[in-house]
Amino acid sequence: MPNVLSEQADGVLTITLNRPEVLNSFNAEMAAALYDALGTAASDADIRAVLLTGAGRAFSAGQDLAGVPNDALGEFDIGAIVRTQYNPIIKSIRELEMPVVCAVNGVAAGAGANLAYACDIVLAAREANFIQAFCKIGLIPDSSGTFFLPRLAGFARASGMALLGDKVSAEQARDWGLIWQVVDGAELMQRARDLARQLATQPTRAFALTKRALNASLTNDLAAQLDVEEQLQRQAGRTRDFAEGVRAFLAKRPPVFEGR
Ligand code: T3D
Repeated sequence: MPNVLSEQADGVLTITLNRPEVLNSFNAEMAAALYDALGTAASDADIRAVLLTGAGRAFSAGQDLAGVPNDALGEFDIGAIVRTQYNPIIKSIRELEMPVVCAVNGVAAGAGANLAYACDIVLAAREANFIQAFCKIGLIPDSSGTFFLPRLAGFARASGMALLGDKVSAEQARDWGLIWQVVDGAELMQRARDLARQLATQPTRAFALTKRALNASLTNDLAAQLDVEEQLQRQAGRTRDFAEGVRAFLAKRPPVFEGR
């Protein structure tokens, strides 16, 4: 079986992490396949939203800890795994010019949790939970954990999660601003699919520019961010979807956005 499944329908590319027997933990092959699937979304004009989820009872348990040979532990260059495996995936999600919806169907641990937090809209099943498992094995939060945790949840909560490695329930994650919504597990995939399909009918160029602006806001000061908004709004104002949106509003009809 492929360790990542990809399915395209209704403008949505659904990517499913598919190593359920090891809770979709990442080996190099699965990381490469996920990166390739994100590349497919970037290069196919028919794809206007991505839905990322996991097969089986977990979203992802992070790095496959059985993959590092026992005799290499302590000498292995784990930084190289971070550089080659996780960093390109996180950058790809943030730079992808369309919404990435994440459906967290079960436990999300280590890099699995931080992968979810890097997505644009995260829905989690009520029974899902999130664990910064790194501290339990003597590592630091990677896969953008040290970037997004303090920004999403605040410094105190980021420190608590990173240093204690406790389970954070889906509801707690929502209340702390780490994710968008919690839904009943039985409804998760339908709700996530409906959301991704709806997003795929919307002004995709404006979404791409919105992502760029939000990304920039993470490091800009106010003056710089106002400049970014001016530049990106200029681009949005030249899209066909903006013209359609205004015409539809004035004609009191629903807009038909082409994503251009
Ligand atoms: O190279 C590097 O390390 C650098 C990159 C680091 C990024 C990281 O993500 S570091 C963090 C790695 N992840 C973890 O430390 C999490 C390890 N897993 C767990 O703590 C637990 O499995 C969970 C809390 C996620 C779930 O617990 P539970 O009780 O629901 O399931 P389980 O029984 O522990 O796991 C089920 C099976 O999946 C089990 O295999 P078995 O006994 O049925 O044959 C278990 O060994 C396997 N599994 C779970 N997580 C991993 C894994 N196998 C390999 N790697 C895993 N990460």
